Amino acid sequence: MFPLRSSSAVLSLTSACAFAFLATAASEECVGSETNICMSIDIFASETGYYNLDRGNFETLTGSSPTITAKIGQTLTFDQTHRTNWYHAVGFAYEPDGAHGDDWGAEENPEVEGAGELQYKIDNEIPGCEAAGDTGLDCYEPEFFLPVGDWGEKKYSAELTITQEVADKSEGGVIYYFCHIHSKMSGKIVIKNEDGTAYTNGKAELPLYAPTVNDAFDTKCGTSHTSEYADGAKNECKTEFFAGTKDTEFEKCLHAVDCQMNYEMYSETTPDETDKVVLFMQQMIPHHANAVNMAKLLLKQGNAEAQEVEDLKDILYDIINTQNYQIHQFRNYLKPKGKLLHDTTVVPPTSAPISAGAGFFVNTFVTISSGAAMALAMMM
Ligand SMILES: [Cu+2]
Repeated sequence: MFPLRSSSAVLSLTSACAFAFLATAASEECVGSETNICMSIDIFASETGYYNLDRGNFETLTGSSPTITAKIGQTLTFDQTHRTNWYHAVGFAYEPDGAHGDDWGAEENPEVEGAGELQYKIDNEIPGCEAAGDTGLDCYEPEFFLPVGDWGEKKYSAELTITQEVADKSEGGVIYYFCHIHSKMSGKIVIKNEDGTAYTNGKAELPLYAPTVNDAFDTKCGTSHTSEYADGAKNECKTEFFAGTKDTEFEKCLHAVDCQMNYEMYSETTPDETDKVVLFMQQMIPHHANAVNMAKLLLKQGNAEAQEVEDLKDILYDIINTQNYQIHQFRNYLKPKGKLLHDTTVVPPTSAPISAGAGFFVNTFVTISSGAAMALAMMM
């Protein structure tokens, strides 16, 4: 959807990679403080990853999309210079997930977007594009879809001012930061009075979904929601997706990731679905999730920076961020139609463990796994 830089596909013989994904030029390094919040993304923390926040010596913030506090009258700068912020343009809202709404494909929730409440900046300047409006969001967010090399040439930040109006409009003194491009990444901003005492406005705080917690297997693999598909786990596939002994951690993770895709392509597709777009999306979501998890596995265990493929790390981040975005678009389409079949009780027919030699297996999964391509062909 968004083309990689042309150099991305070029094999380079230089082992010293000229560019490391996480590197930020020293002059652009963000220094955290009470009012300057350095954002980065822990890509392994959930399907999309979660924000990490650094507020310097003011307070120690750990964990995924942590809760922070802000006083009425304060302006907080959310600095998105760190390269992991690519594809994760921050927004602010009165309800979790803001523009994404409460569920896939739902109505937008109200955002903090009034004049004087929020100002996006590009290279420390108020953006001047035609669509700038009160906040500059419509200049800011589109640049997060640029190839990472182009996006990374500029500095991106958002300045949030906690006005009395923002506090009064909040649900129980809490607003939310969220990713404008991916849903389910929200964290809380708890509003305090100017003197630092607790602020209340008589309304009740809204519930915020619990963050993903990865177990030991997913943590080791860099994946999320994959452990139940590992060999010996609840949903193991009892078939082989590649030959060999699979005795390394990398192979065990990869086998679970492959099992997850095949399992979900079966269990999350409507039987006899006649709508080709629905069938395509139902099949493509687990297909994309497989790509995302494979990319994370290589990032986690593969030392991608040391590989001799130029910009391999950029390619992996591109897979994760763009395919997760497409997964969200597909879920937004399917859910309102009642066609997003997650956590169904439909279980793929399993076969006995295979003892046949390498490269030989006949299984339902084989037919299913080509489904996405078939669906695409049917549309043409
Ligand atoms: Cu995002």
